[in-house]
Amino acid sequence: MTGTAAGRELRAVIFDVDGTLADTERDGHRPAFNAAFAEHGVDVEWDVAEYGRLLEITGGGRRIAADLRAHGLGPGEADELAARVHRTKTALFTERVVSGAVVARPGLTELVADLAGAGIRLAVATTGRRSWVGPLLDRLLGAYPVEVVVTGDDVAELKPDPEVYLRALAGLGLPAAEALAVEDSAVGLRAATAAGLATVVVTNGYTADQDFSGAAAVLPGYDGLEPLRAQRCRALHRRWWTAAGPQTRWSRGGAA
Ligand code: XBP
Ligand code: MG
Repeated sequence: MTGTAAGRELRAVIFDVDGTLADTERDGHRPAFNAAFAEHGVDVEWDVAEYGRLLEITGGGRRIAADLRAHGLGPGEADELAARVHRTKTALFTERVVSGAVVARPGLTELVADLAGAGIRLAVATTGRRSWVGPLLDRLLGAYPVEVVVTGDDVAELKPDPEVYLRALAGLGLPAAEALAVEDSAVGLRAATAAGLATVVVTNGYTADQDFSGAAAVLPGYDGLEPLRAQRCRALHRRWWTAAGPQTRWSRGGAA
């Protein structure tokens, strides 16, 4: 069945956080995880390449537990230690955010300002923890009305499960067909697509070579020859819903 754009206005954009609003992973979360391991006397240090592989496991606590198990700890011990290390990591990363060390990706602020000016509503759907996501949003998007923020604390299942996006849509009171997701990773794209959303992927160093089949567009950044702004979001959203293609699997989302 071919999708149709009829009756599908773009009313909201739902942003992922890590890698999408800011390039947080390599030089933000990763050093915070490593400092937390050191603080707890755990002999683990994630280098850039290893951390890139571990990003497949969403959620800092789950990521630590999986790696501790790979280092030979039993599941109970790994989970308990991971929870303690992750609490420390969260505190360390929150300090980093509050100090202003995490900055927006180039062009992000211009896109958000343009969306707000065009009357397109704003929301956030992330796997990250609320204690640092809140301060980060205040710093990066504090000037704009972000209506709905769903974090890893608010869901039972993390991405690639669609729960975080479904909750964001419920908070906005919109069907999937009236929103657009912005993601940076294949895992995030899977979550958004499974929620029925057209999704623009803005890649970064860790994700540039991933499989983004089914995305509405794959861009290396917000700026460039044809910057991503409100009008282009509208056009990409309309095209995704109109085109025959992989997205037609999600016609259910269009009917929602
Ligand atoms: C990315 C994640 C997070 C971060 C670390 O989330 O998977 O786990 O790597 O943050 P998204 P926490 O791209 O959905 O924003 O330690 O708070 O989980
Ligand atoms: Mg991300």
